[in-house]
Amino acid sequence: MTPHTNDKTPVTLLGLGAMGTALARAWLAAGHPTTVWNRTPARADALAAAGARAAGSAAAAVAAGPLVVLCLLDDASVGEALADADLAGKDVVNLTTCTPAQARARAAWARERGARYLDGGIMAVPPMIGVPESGGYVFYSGPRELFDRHREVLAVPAGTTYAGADPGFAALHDVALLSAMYGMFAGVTHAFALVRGEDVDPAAFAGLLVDWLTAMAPAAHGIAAEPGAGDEGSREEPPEDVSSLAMQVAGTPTFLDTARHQGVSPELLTPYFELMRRALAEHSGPGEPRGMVDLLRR
Ligand code: FVH
Repeated sequence: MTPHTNDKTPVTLLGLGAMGTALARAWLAAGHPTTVWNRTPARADALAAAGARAAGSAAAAVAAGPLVVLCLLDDASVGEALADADLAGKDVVNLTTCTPAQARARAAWARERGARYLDGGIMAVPPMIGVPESGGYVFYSGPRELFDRHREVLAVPAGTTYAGADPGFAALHDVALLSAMYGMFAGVTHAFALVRGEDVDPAAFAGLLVDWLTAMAPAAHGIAAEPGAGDEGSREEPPEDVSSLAMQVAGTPTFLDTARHQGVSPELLTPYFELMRRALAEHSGPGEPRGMVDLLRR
């Protein structure tokens, strides 16, 4: 491969799925010399036509520059892709979704091979990449100075948020936020199932749902102030209890009966209702009551 000629940091990117391709396009558009590799080589063709260098192997791509970004399917594919690569002296930024434990193990694995390692968790979907106003960002964790050194180039495709020196923290934040998203999707799925088949305009209903969920989202601050949530001294006052747990538990038959009458399975609702019921029982039982978050922890 011929040497790069401009003064922008060269980026090597392994993985050209939907997200990897979007990342590569953003770095190319910003003028960064970009070397790409993908297991299925044809996926690099369009990027090569747009100015990227397509490496013939992952090892060759890694050798092309000091900053190596990975965006592969899962942690196992990272190990497979890098099996023959010489990582000595490289700065590896792994944006592949993984567990906190996998991120910590991968950081140690990279260090043993002479590389510096940042883990990342992408809070965006591909159309949000390279679009600053979309609000997309990436959590990073690992050595602070490594994050600071590459912050500018990492900020090209999406915003950057440093989650801490523990390499598992980007994955922890990523998985926690995505888990909340899946809970929201579960609720939205149930809501649409209730109204489907009735004379309800789905598009108008979607607008109602978005407004309602947006209005309810700040309830997260109340959960942060639950009993057992952390340092009692520094916690904010819990908000006034305007929707008591007892009232909510008393209301659950209404939700379950409505689901039954509408011919909808309650399977997405019942686990949360059961947790509410247990939390209420704790409040009337002996000892200090625990919040729902603590009840969920085993
Ligand atoms: N797309 C999204 O909405 C989400 C947004 C949040 C972050 N995720 C994570 O990003 C990682 C990549 O996701 P993706 O959307 O690019 O995924 P795919 O389009 O399915 O592409 C997968 C790439 O991984 C390559 N690959 C799979 N297995 C291997 C392997 N054993 N060795 C080497 N490469 C492998 C695959 O190659 P190929 O199938 O084209 O040959 C693709 O390049 C992911 O962690 C998301 O959770 C995206």
